[in-house]
This record gives sequence, C-alpha cells and structure tokens, in this order.
Amino acid sequence: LATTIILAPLSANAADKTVGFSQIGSESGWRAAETTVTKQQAEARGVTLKFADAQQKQENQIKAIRGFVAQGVDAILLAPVVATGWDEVLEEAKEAEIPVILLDRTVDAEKSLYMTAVTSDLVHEGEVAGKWLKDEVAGKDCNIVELQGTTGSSPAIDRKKGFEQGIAGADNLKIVRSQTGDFTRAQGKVVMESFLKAEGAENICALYAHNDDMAVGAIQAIKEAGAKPGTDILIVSIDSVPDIHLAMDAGEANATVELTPNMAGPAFDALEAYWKDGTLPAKWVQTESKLYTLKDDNKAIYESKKSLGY
Ligand code: GYE
Repeated sequence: LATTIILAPLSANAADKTVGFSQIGSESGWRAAETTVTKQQAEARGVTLKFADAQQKQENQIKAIRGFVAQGVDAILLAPVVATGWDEVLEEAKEAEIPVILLDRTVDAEKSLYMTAVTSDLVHEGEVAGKWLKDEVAGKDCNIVELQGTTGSSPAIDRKKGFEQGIAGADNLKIVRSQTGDFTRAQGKVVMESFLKAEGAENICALYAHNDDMAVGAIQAIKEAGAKPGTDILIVSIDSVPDIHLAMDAGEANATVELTPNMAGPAFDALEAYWKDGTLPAKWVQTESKLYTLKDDNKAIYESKKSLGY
C-alpha cells in the first residue's frame, strides 16, 4: 500500500506570524512615518506586530529584544539607535533561531548575527548634500556649521563622511562647527543657538543638518537671531519630510535629500521569502537619493507626502 507523505508546506505568507519591532522612538517626523508605514505593512500582510518604543535608549531596545525572544516571536525588526553594543543580545536571538532584520541603520556586529539590513546609502546621502552646497556657493567663501545626528549612530557617522566627500577639493568651503543635535527639532534649535552665539550669524554661510527635523529647529534659532534662513544662511538637510518642503516653499530652507520611510516593505518581503522556502535575502539598500530644492513645487510635494504616513 503506497503511503503518501504530504509535507506540510512552510506557510507561504506571513498571515500566522508574529514580529517584534524594536523602534528607536519618534525623535523625528521621518521616524514617525517609518513606524506608521511598518504598522500598515504588517496589517496588509496579516502579520501580528508587537511594537516597542525605546525613547532613543539602547538599553530599552535590548530589553525589548529579550522580551521578544522570551515570547518566541517569528522575527524581530530592529532600528538600532547606535552602531555598537548589540552582539550579546543578537547572539541570544540567534540562539533562539529568531531572524533579525535591521531597519534604516546598521550595526558593527558580525553579519552572521542578523538576517539582513534594509537601509539607504547614508554616505551617498551626505555626498549629495555636499555636492549641492558646493555647486550652490560656486567658489564663494563659505563657513559651514553642521548638526550631526545621534552620536555613534550609523547615519551620523556616514552622513558626515559623505558630506566631507561631497565638498572635497573646494577650499572655499569650511566646516567651522560640528555638533550633535540628536536628530530632534528641540536639540537642533539649541545647538544652532550656540553656533550663532559662537560664530555670529554674519560669519555663517550654510547649515548642513543630518536630518530635516534638526534643520527645522535651527531655522527657528536663525530667525530669533534676526537672520534670514535660506538667504543669509543656506540650509541643506536629509529626509524630505513634509515640513522641510513647507520651509522651502517659504524660502527658509534650500535643499533636502529624500529618504523613503518604507523600510518595512522590503523587510517583510525578505521574511515572507524566508518563511516560504528558507530563501536568505541579500542586503537591501536604497542607492538613489532624490534631491529637492526650493525651486521645486514644494507645496504640492508637501501635500503628496502628507498622504505617505507622515
Ligand atoms: O534620517 C532621522 C531619524 O536612521 C536614517 O533617523 C535614519 C535617521 C533619519 O532620526 O530622521
């Protein structure tokens, strides 16, 4: 009597899966949009999402990951606030055979400790910003102040590196002050106030901010110091959140480099392929970064972005 063994197919979709998401916090408009999009993507794929907001503290992210491991989730999404200090907890997830996918930032840990990373090319983003400023000032002497992202995070490290590559060879461009504003509007304003006090608005030609939220905070500080953002002090930043397009529409900012908030889509695609037949994903990188300037139709861009989860 022939017996037919019917192999239970690996569940081809994510409908019966639970995924833990350790999110940094909601320090910026971009981060809030990433969270919205991740919840939308989970919903659309029938994934049960367990969401943990770390208020930008690594120890809270580590606690959340341990909780997800204890609950036996099917996968973990991690947006790592800083690049170091993850080996031990990633080892624990690996021990439990729970795949981890990094979103929007990378870590220094062994590549074998996570399934893949879904990020943008952060160096390229900084380079696009630097090249724009170099072209914009066209040989004129220009003292630049820089608002860095969260200290020790991969975007702060890579966007700084990329910007310096972008302005390389232009002796007229000089970064005179550089300090972290922790990716937030509030800190961006406070640190810009200190730059203005130290340098004098008349000696600052441009601001490079690692994200739009710090730029929006800095715009407030520049106005309160009696200078005109966008004309007295050029402003270039990264993310392309709706509010930077409002600022550009008012002539108070000059350029932004776009970053998609949809990191979860490729992450869930990778997980579904893995759950289906064990396929391991390649690293996913957004390599193209669109530059918007105040010459674009920023009112229309603002409206269209508002529908994307911001
Ligand atoms: O640019 C910023 C957020 O990790 C690339 O984090 C991301 C950055 C993004 O705070 O708005």
